[in-house]
Amino acid sequence: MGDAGRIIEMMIEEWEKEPAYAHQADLAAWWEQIEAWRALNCLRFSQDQAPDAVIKPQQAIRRIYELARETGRDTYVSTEVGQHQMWAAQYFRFDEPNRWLTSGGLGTMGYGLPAAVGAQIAHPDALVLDIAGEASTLMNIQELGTIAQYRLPVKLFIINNHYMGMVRQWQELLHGSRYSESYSDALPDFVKLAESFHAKGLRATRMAELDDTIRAALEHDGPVVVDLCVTEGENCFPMIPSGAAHNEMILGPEQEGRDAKVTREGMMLV
Ligand SMILES: Cc1ncc(C[n+]2csc(CCOP(=O)(O)OP(=O)(O)O)c2C)c(N)n1
Ligand SMILES: [Mg+2]
Repeated sequence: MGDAGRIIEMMIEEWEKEPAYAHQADLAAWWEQIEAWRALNCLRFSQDQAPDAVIKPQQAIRRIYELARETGRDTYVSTEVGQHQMWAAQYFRFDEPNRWLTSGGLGTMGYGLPAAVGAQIAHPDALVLDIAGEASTLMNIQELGTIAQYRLPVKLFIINNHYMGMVRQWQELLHGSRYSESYSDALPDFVKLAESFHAKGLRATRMAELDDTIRAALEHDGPVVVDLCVTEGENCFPMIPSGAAHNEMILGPEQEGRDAKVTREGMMLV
């Protein structure tokens, strides 16, 4: 062993004399607080497994992830903006960098479909998915024409809750359930819309149809639009009320009723 090796050994010896967590006792209260937050398990949801049960959006995205992974294909995922975007971030896992295309907090509804077009052109053999909301999808629906024209096998999964769900959630939790303009009772038939754009159209409304529909979409060698009809009133956590600080984050449904301090300025942002 040369000099450098001996010096390193001596340094390790010195370090080991004083364990890294010498002040463990001082940290106990802090860890207790962290465990209390963790116990709330803010990503949990309960999915009724009955065949005719309505699909929860979290379940839909978790199964898209698991079944896409089963294909073993290199997978790129884009999203639109809203609750589905948050759930995609929470339930879709990635092992490789640069596979996740989202506009983040900039909140560009309509971003996901053209982003998927770009990803598919750059990676013709990859599996490219857009995890979308029905309202965001309608903001750039014409890109289905681009997808047909360039024969891009993009898979558009619409997490269809009939609401601008993120807006509905804010109206429910921060504006006393005074809903305004967040529900759409006049959505197009997305299966027919897909077909009119030369794509395959699929729909699932019940748990029994979920996996088969996702598999059929992933296996199809061309563009697919999947209308996944999910529960309408699901909320997404954790959530920071507009104008509130990070330590005032709402971690789960049991904290919904707590006095969320929404500033007047914050309310205007919603
Ligand atoms: C171009 C644009 N307009 C408005 C908004 C504000 N906004 C954020 S999320 C959202 C609703 C999104 O609805 P949907 O696509 O159905 O997604 P969900 O929240 O239901 O999953 C709106 C209107 C935005 N981010 N971008
Ligand atoms: Mg929606």
